[in-house]
This record gives sequence, C-alpha cells and structure tokens, in this order.
Amino acid sequence: MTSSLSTVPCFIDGRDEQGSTWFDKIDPATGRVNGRVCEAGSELVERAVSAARRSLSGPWARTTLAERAAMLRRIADALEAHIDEIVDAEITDTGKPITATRNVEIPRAIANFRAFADIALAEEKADFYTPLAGGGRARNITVRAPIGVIGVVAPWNLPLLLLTWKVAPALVCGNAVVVKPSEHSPRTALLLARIATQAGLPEGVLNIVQGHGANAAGAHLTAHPGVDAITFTGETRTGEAIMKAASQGVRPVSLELGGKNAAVIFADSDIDAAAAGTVRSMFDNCGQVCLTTERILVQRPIYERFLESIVRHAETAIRPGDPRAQSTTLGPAISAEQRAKVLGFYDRALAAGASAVIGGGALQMPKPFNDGFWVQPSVFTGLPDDAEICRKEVFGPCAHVSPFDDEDEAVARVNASDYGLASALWSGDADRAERVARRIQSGTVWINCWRVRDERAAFGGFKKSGLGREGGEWSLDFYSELKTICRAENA
Ligand code: NAD
Ligand code: 6OD
Repeated sequence: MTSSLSTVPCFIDGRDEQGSTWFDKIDPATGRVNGRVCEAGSELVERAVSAARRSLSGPWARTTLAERAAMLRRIADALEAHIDEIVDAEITDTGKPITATRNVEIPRAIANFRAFADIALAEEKADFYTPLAGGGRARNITVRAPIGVIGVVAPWNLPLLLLTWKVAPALVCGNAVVVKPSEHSPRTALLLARIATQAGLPEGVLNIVQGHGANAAGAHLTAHPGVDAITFTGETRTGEAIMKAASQGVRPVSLELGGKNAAVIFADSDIDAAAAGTVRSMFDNCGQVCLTTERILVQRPIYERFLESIVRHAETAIRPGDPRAQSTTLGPAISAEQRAKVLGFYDRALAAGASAVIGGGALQMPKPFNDGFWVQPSVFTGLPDDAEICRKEVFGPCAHVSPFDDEDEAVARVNASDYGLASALWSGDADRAERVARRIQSGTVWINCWRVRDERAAFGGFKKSGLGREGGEWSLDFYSELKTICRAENA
C-alpha cells in the first residue's frame, strides 16, 4: 500500500476523496507542519452519508452475522500486516512514544475487531415459545437488526483505539459508518478505511470525513438527517452540542465524556505498588487519557511516605524525548492550545498557593523538539477541594494530592464531583476496597490497578462523564435495534 500521508484526504465510497479546502497538520513534538489535511465541507459530508446509506442496500445488507464477524477478523489481520505504517502515522499525528504505541495502543485498536466479532457471535438470542389459546404455540425469537448509518465523532488522545472501539461493534451489527476523526489525529482513520476496503469491506460501509468540529465537518455530520445514530467521545461541552444535534429526529446518542478521576490510597495499601500505579495513571500518554488520575486522596498516616514514593517513581518513569526512541516514555501535549490550557491550570494553582512537589511548568526540550508542545508532569499539594485544579478536568500530566482520615470522608470527597468516569482504590483489605468501590459514583472503579481494560466490560460514565454504556453486549445494544419475530405454529 502506498501512503503518501503528507496529504490526508477523506475516504468516501471506497476511495480517497479530496476537497478544495485543506489545513496544516502540526507535529506536536516539534511544532512544525508535517502535512495537509482535507477539510470536509457539507458537500463531502453529504457524499459520505449518501455512500453509507447506499451501502445498506448492497451486499453488506445481506451479510450474516458470521460473515460480518469473519470480515472483522480479516480487517484485524490486514491491520496487523500494516502495523508499522499505522504506528508511524499515529506518532506523526500525536507525538506519542513509540513503545506504548507499538506495544499497547495499536495492538489494542486492532484487537477491538476480533473482540467484537467474538462478543457478537457468543451472544445468546432469546428464543422461546408462547402457548396459543386455540392450541398450538408461537415461537418468539429476538434478533438484532442494524440501525442504519452511524456517525462516529472521535477524539485525538487515543485516536485509532477509541475509533475502532466504536467502528468494530457498529460494523458487526451490520451498520454503515461515517467517522469524523479529530482534526489533530486524521491519519490512522484514513489508513483504517483504506486497509479495511482492501480487506474486502464493501464500498461505502466505512467512510471518513476529515476536518474540524464546531461549525465544520463534525457539526455537518451530526446535524445530517441521514445519520441514524451518533456516538461521540470527547469533551463534556462538545457532548452537549452533540446531544442537541441528536435531538433533531430523536436519534440515539452515546456519549463518552470527560472526567476528574480520583485515586484513594488507604494506609493499609502496598505504598510502593500504589505509588507506581498512580504515577502511571497520572502521566501515561502525557495525562491525555480520559481515565487519568487528577485527584489523589491519601490516608493521613502514610501521606508523607506516599508523596516521597511518588517522587521516586516519577524520577524513573518520566523520560521525555524523541517519540521514536525506544527509551522515551513521555510525549508532548497534542497542540499549542492544549499546552497553554495545561500551563494555565498550573499557573493558577501556584498562584492560589499550591506547592509543586514535582514539575509545575513548561518543559524545555533540546532541538529539534524545542518548539514542540511539552509540559512538565506535575504533582501539586496544599489546595482545598474547591480549588480549580481539584474540580476541573485538566487533561494533562498532573494531579493534586491531599490527605484524608476515614472511609466516609474519602467516599464523600470522591463523589463530590461533576464527573464520574473512573476511580482507583489502593488497599490491602479486599473487603474494604469492595465496600468503598460500591459507594463510589463512577463508571469504572479499579482496585489495586489502573486501566485494566476488557472489551467485554461495560464502559462509560456517571454524571457529566457520559450517557449510556459501551463495551460487550452494551455496545451491541447501542449499535442495533432488537426485533422480536413471533411465528404461530400449528399444534
Ligand atoms: P473535543 O470534544 O474537543 O473533540 C472531540 C471530537 O469532537 C473531535 O473530532 C472534534 O473535532 C469534534 N467536535 C468538536 N466540536 C464539535 C461539534 N460542535 N460538533 C461535532 N463535533 C465536534 O475533545 P478532544 O479534545 O478531542 O478530547 C479530549 C476530551 O475527550 C477530554 O475531555 C477527555 O476526557 C474526553 N475523552 C473522554 C473519553 C471517554 O471515554 N469518556 C475518552 C477519550 C477522551
Ligand atoms: O482503554 C480503553 O479501552 C478506553 N476506552 C480508554 C478510554 C480512554 C479515554 O481517553
């Protein structure tokens, strides 16, 4: 496959499509332009939605579940055959370190296709008989029907992983899809569509419209009446706009939104393991994971020891550098705006009286990375829970640490948030950890671990962290309509 990815077109009806408007793509690691991306206007979005609609009366509409599951497996195999190119494209867009991208993120993005093939095939269908008054019986079977055209609006932080998490279940349910990747991470979506088409996915079943969100490609797609359901991952404020758009035509919407995730470290925990896990949960992907820990509550007797352990682990874990070097563990923020946003939080926290235990500012890098969007991983202490940095999502590599005294206080403080996406509890007492986990208002609670993910588990958020659940059968529920077929049979 030739991929001149210095220009990134849309992909519609089985082929690359170029519009007349383009924007520059900036390499976050260097701050330099590294490509041009097509900005889809309403006309290209219209063509993509029409192509998706047409594909639903072609061969794709006649596929069986087993055939679609086999198609997903072929796509996974084909992606694997192109993994180096995909990894390179993801790094070119985001500046992520190669080790995590090559060993975790892209393999997990590919695994989504196999996982949802398995999940859909394993599902039991309801099949039962109803006795009829005049004798005989009726057989009821409940089957899944595709919804139609699914609009997927995706973020930049885990571009291919979060995109295939939606595209794979949508396809296995028999839908056609139009994806709007983030303007910051257009390349791997294009590669996915090209590779899936080469692997045999019929034309028009998977379309990519590139471009921006508000008043642009994202808004055109979500407003388009030919889109039957919308699934979105991104900021809570954008989620509100998407929900408004979905209300036109009363269309189903799934929202995976922001978080202000807490870690609670009990005095009976393994301090070293808790500190190592918490450092990872703060700084992986430069803190740009919706599940990132941004609030840490430490039980008072171990507060100082835990802070010391965090500093020790951070010293060895944080290795900023060339994203393509095997030793690098920290990449840049995604954009100049994101860096400015993160540094603004740091500055206001320090001005409000916070102490920076580590970091607290911009990260100066040597050439050729000196103009990239680097920030220091940072740990703050000393502020009350109503301080901005303890309440608002930063989406950067930082957290605020404070002490707590007992279980009730920890639960109340974790739950006193507008968000409820994920939490992590660290404790040596399994009963206590599970008791606390049940009281915490978040979609996922990890105990003595962080971001252990299984595609079969329900995933989503309480409160402003989202609407609905995806993962396992919950994804199938969103991407299909349940239909009961009831047939009378003679006695
Ligand atoms: P974002 O909301 O700025 O953008 C996400 C996508 O929405 C992009 O493709 C963007 O172009 C598009 N968009 C923006 N405005 C739009 C509009 N008015 N109409 C249609 N589309 C629009 O989010 P982001 O900055 O890309 O991602 C970071 C945010 O996403 C953080 O808040 C993070 O917590 C959240 N996130 C949540 C999850 C989750 O699973 N809950 C996962 C990843 C990221
Ligand atoms: O790891 C995953 O499967 C997942 N859905 C992560 C979401 C991260 C949000 O940024």
